[in-house]
Amino acid sequence: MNVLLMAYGTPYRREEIEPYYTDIRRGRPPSPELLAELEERYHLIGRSPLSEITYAQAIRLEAALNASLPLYPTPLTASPGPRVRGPARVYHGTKHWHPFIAEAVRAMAEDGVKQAVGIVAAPHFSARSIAEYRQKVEETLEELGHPLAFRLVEEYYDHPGYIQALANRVLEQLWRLREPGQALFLFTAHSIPEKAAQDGRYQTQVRTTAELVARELGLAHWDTAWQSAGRTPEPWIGPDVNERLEEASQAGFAEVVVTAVGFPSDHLEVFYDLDYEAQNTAARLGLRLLRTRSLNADPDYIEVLRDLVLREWAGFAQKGD
Ligand code: FEC
Repeated sequence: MNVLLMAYGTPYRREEIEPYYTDIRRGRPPSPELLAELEERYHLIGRSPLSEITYAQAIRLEAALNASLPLYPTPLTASPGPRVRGPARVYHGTKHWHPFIAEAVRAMAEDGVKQAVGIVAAPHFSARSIAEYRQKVEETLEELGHPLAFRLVEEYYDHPGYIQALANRVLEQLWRLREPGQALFLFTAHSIPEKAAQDGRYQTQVRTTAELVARELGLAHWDTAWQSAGRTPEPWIGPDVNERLEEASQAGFAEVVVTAVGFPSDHLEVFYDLDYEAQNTAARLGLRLLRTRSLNADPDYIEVLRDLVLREWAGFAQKGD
């Protein structure tokens, strides 16, 4: 069983921020002002932990899959090669930095992989996220002459294990609230440009995740909000989380819990946009803002990934690989 775990990617060093940003902008280098602003955001959070978290997710997912698969169901006839550790192999590749998705797909082809399931550490489908991950895999497969069959888990916004994992972490915050019944619970996801969101699929999925978590916990006051809109001139979907905090304050809320349901991992958009920017907004408004802990590489999230991968793998003709 072969898996490609994908995530956004982050620069490891300051000098990598410019080429990383250029990649996000599809090859157009950022202006000095935009670059300085992004460098400042990384500086303020120290650095993004996204690469280590993605790597930890890949290793733990591989271990979880291997623990549930029969070890080498068919006898090995040749050396399994340096990258093989068990019947399940999890490769990881990221969208905008090393190891790029293309690098991971090439490694799979070199290892002789014939079938693979892809999954993204992002549960909601959008034209600017999952569709682009798929495109990057397909372009590399095309270049290599289609050495392997590929199936992608497109979305898992309503997976019961995912909802439960989120609910458990919101519950941790409920205990910290002074008046849980009077607090507002905001569920956020990355904004995308309006023109990429016209079919409403992304917004509906984010709303559904929020609703399922709210229902699980019987939350009285909850809503969705968007965060991290890009620095481009086009309109992005809103309202932004900071606007929602303004409204919450005007409506008389004193405590708000924010849960980034669109991001399983900690990274720039969680540490800067929520823990720094939204916290500053809340402080200015006199609101108490609590942020729900991210899933990262915790066992309950790994179990969700394992379940989704096994189901998708069942879609192959089950010849074994
Ligand atoms: O920790 C890190 O270093 C990386 C954090 C990070 C994640 C992330 C996830 C998503 N993005 C999505 C859409 C867009 C679109 C654009 C865009 C731009 C940026 C920039 C940075 C950045 N994103 Fe991101 N995103 C992260 C970081 N993103 C940095 C560039 C500066 C800026 O505009 O803020 C606009 C591209 C363009 O200019 O054309 C669109 C979506 C997700 C959630 C799904 C996923 O994780 O793939 C959607 C993490």
